Amino acid sequence: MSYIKEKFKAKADELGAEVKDLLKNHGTKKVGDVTVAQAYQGMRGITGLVTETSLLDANEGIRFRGYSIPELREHLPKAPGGAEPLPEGLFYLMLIGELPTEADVQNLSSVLGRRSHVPNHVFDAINALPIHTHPMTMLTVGVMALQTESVFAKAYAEGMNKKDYWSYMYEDTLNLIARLPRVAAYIYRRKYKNDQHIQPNGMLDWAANFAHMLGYEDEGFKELMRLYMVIHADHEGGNVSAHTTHLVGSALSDAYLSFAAGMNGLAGPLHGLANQEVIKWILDMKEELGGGVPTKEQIDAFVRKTLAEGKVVPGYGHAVLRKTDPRFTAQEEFAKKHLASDELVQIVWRVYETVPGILGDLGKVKNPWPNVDAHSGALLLHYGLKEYEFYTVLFGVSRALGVLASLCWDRALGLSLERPKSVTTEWMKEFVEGK
Ligand code: NMX
Ligand code: MLT
Repeated sequence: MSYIKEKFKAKADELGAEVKDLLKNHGTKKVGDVTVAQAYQGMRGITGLVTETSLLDANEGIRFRGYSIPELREHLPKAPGGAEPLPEGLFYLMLIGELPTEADVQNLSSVLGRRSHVPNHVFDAINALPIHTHPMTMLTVGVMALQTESVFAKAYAEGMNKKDYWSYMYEDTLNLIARLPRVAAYIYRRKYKNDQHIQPNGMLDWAANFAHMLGYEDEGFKELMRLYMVIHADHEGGNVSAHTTHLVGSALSDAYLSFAAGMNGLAGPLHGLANQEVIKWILDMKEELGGGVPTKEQIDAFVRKTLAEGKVVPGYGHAVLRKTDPRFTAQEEFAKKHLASDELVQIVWRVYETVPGILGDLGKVKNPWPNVDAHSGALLLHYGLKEYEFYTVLFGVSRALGVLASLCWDRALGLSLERPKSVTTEWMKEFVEGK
């Protein structure tokens, strides 16, 4: 067994004993109440899940095992000559609960490199789809085709002992994370680059190799990919992609089935697809207003038009956050350092000066501030990745790190099948009438 796997097992045994104790001594203690509104309105604010990898504070933003994004950028190991954290390091942190050393990260990079082989039938499955298929559909089809490789599913079919679930889930997790950049890059090159594919470079770290297979050799883009893969990786357990992955996994579906399900949620415009919607919205605004950076007055009018048409302003608002998303701020800092004069970046910043006031004045929007998706497209476009329908695939590759680390924990802690109770409106009416 590899030393990282052994370490995970030791941590899981330790936490498993603590959870057993918690359940034995405090299992009946209330975490909260549920209101009628919460049952209808997306269960906002109900604490009903346990996710070890990260925790979201409404005002501070996300912390991964206690570390904020600025702290991760400072403490996680970097590539030689690089300034941004390596996503392999974040995966280690989420899985093990401790900051990795440089050697841990190098080890993980080479393990992922060795496991990255993708069988041909996965490419055949993607090739069978018409070229106009959305890249997120291609991604879930590719991941589903990869499910033939699940060692968890195979072991279960052969009669696996419950005690071993974690071990096979761990193997599937590493294999899937290793293979995803290859599948995603294949989709990109097939759809947008005439099927001219680029072989992996085993000397590169996970994110830089992904950039290379996409066809981007610029060091700046590789740095962006490292940061991008870190900041999109996890956002505690209740968001649609993480919750779906966890829910499907609770039926003992393997990592491929569970992750593909999560990706179908990420593909929705109120969740991960918002990153493509933001850039589409900005490009529409530019087209309508002509060249250059629009004035605040022009942006104001365009935002009001969007709202009057019954649409949301993409990239703004959040179900939990109540301040500017620190993932937006990390990208803003990256842009200030590397591409401050870029016109689209300037537009993103001017939109940020304009939108919160308008949304705040509506009186109903709980968070008028930008989320992660408000900034990412402008950075990608700067380096030439202009095919914005692909942006959510990048989000998905990153999200695999968090949701799959969590899936390992789910199986290691023996978490149960998820099955909350639902009621009908008839039941609610009788309940509020006290019947
Ligand atoms: N533009 C216009 N209206 C908004 C926005 C926005 N950006 N955000 C919230 N509202 C509206 C919302 O539609 C709702 O209206 P109504 O009562 O008429 O149905 C009202 O404000 C109250 O919604 P909230 O409670 O503030 O937000 P909720 O928690 O329901 O939804 C989002 C959160 C993220 C779905 C919502 O803010 C939104 O639609 N934002 C735009 C899409 C987006 O950027 N999504 C990406 C989220 C991050 N991610 O990557 O997943
Ligand atoms: C995410 O990264 O998952 C989004 O910000 C959505 C969420 O947290 O609900």
